[in-house]
Amino acid sequence: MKQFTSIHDVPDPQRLLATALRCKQNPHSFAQLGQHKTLVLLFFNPSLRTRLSTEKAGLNLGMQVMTLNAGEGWKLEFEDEVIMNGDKAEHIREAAAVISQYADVIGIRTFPSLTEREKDYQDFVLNRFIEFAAVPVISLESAIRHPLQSLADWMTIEEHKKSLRPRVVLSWAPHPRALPQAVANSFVEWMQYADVDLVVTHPAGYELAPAFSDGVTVEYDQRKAFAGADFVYTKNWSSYTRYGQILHQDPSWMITPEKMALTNEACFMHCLPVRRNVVVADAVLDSPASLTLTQADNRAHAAQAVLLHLLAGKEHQSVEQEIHQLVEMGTNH
Ligand code: AN0
Ligand code: CP
Repeated sequence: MKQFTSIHDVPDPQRLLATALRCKQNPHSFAQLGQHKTLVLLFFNPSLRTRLSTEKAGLNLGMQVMTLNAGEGWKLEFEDEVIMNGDKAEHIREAAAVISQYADVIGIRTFPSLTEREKDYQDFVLNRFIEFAAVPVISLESAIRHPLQSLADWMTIEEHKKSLRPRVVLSWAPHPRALPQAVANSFVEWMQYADVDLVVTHPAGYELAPAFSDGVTVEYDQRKAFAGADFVYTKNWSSYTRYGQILHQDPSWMITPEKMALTNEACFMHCLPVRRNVVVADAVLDSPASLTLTQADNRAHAAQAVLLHLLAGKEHQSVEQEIHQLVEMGTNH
């Protein structure tokens, strides 16, 4: 694996999932693999889970980890042929090249503008960074995807499914702020590779981008969607069609015990952070059906699996073989 920005970068998603599940069983496998390797994490936006879980993943592999709140540093210019006499002190060309000299792997978190749809959906910031970086890049959530979250979510579903092909419902829920579509986009994208029946439910106007939603079942009646669900994955996102807007905050879309009662005793999932009693009622979030803390735990194992496959790379065929053994034959190193 050369980079990790979406499931399309993953040569064998099932194998990555298996590695992540094995990392959970033994987080200290390959504790030497990252020795003398440096992981630099850049956050243009706040984070609790992604920051700490990815740092932990790197440390478990013996890496040195450095994290920069990039939003607090020099303001970066991403456009070419600009006369830089405004508030941007440094160009991405220099910044990405310099950071690459200090890093063996770079992680980047960046949110969308939610105003410039075309640019956001080109994943402009992430791709400009990759263009000028000399080392592999991991997305720590980009403008349009959150692949580390999706891998952790897939692990969580695998661990808790009660049937071979569970019904998974992705439900929109209200939120007072305009949020990215990234988590929902990525979840839908990854669930195509999982053995699940996926249904997306949201009010009219919250349709996801066609690149993500084409071929995906949409049920506009949330209650109908919940019938027989084994997993209810909840997330707010702002409108794609009326880009970045909050069309309404209909409180009747909040996840309540009464709605969960329509399901097949479904597990509740959310990537966190979550607004209590806006997105989901306390009684659901605090119930044994809630897997939110397991999802957060799995973030570290997912990140460790991604780092393992990136570090193994082409020049480390022997490590690839060891991962293969670890996963396929259940060897504990
Ligand atoms: C962010 C989002 O919706 O993308 C991060 C979630 C992982 N959520 C908030 O900013 C609340
Ligand atoms: N789920 C998630 O990515 O959380 P953070 O925004 O805290 O990293």
